[in-house]
Amino acid sequence: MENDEPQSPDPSQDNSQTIRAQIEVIPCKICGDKSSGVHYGVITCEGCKGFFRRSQSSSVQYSCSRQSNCPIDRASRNRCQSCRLKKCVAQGMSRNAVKFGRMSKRQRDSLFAEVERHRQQQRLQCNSVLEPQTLPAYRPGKEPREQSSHLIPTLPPAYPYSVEPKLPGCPPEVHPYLECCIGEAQAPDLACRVSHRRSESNSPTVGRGFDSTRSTPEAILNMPCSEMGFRSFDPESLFFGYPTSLHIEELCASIVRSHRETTHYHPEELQTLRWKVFSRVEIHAYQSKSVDEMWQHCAVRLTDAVQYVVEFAKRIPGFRQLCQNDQITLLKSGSMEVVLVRMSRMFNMENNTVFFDGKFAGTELFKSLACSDLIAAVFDFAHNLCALRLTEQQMAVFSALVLINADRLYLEDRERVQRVSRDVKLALSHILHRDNQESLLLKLYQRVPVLKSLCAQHIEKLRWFRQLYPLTVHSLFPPLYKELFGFDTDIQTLATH
Ligand code: HC3
Repeated sequence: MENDEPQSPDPSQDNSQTIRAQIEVIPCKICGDKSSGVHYGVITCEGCKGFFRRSQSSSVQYSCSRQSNCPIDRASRNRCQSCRLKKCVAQGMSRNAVKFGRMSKRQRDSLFAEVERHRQQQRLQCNSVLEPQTLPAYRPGKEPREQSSHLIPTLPPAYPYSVEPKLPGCPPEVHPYLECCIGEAQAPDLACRVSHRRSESNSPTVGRGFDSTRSTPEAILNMPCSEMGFRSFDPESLFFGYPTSLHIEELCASIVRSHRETTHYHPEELQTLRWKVFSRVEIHAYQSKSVDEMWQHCAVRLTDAVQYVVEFAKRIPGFRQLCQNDQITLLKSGSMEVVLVRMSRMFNMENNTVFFDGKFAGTELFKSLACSDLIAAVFDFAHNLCALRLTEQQMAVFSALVLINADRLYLEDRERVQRVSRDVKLALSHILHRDNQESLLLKLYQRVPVLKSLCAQHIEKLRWFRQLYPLTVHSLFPPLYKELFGFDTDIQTLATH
């Protein structure tokens, strides 16, 4: 195997076979093929290692004949060199990358932790191939004494990944669920972004970047910017006059990173899961649930999804600089909308199914919710947004735009929200211009009122449901769900209304 990386005495190489054997448990971060080790700073296969080496020769210039968002997997990796190189760089491949042998103990430990997670996932898949692979559910730690809100909770330790340094500047009186317990993804500065941009795993269950409750070693793929010489993104800079193009570039990068750290399953991974559809027996099992059982089931799933949206919001530069009331207001009014936007990422247009509970489900699976019109409208929305074929970057910035909406009711400092929203809108225009897809801008803006209408329909259905099953909502729906949709009324109030 040709050694393509700079030669250097490497003390760790005495057990290199063992290390390599361990790392090879993790698939190539570029195409998903069997990896052969850490190459140019990223775990890749021999093919992608060789491709990246050849791409670094100065004469090479690649261009994409499509929309620069070609899927790169084992079968398609040779179809578009431009997108393949883009993914290599996005995952952090670089000629100057740290060789495995030079990594700090902490970095190596993090790598081994990822190897162990992959091994565990393989063991679980062997043991429970039929079990739907759901996202880790929310399990609150110790209940805070006086929690006036379940919003913006500390997310469950679903991702044993890095705990980035606490954010500076969170006043001690900050709302318990807004507290700075999760580091903020820091935008790499422009100079470094191209060659060293941090990458994240693209494994479905290996998370991206947030675990606020456990101090786990830094994951090599989530090294804090400071360790890689990046200047952290200064959200305050968003408020100093009109943003420069550098600020917008950095805002884009930070939003995209936040999105990747708070979403599961890359589109390529969902592509490989498209064959996983529910059997008739499994669909019948869902349809046999009572209305209140199915509502409770979906409420839990929806709440899980909302928590990742909340974490996404907290990492949007400028969001945490808003007053607490406005952060809560934006989350209460926008989280469900972003969940529906993200739902389009997991939608299969060929059979109109959405990835739910670990498999792809059609509208018929939700029949026992007894709200077929809402389900149909939600699926229509997901289908139409999916048809725009947004890239993950476009999806990320559009999600931020949906969330940071200065038109929301009850905002205290609307002007401040408007400034953040203005920059996010500029970021969306910037990304679409860069992708030669300015025509998408109007189409995306046209989706915003549809989202609002869907969420209004959803609240109406929820009011109907609560009249029929007040105790279910009160006792069995997640607290965060009740607060999000304004149903955290105590049972006495319910009894008198
Ligand atoms: C929207 C939805 C509930 C949420 C479901 C989610 C978004 C949950 C997260 C999964 O990762 C993806 C997903 C797939 C299907 C989504 C459901 C489709 C229909 C259903 C209703 C519209 C809302 C259900 C009412 C309730 C009880 C959740 O409020």
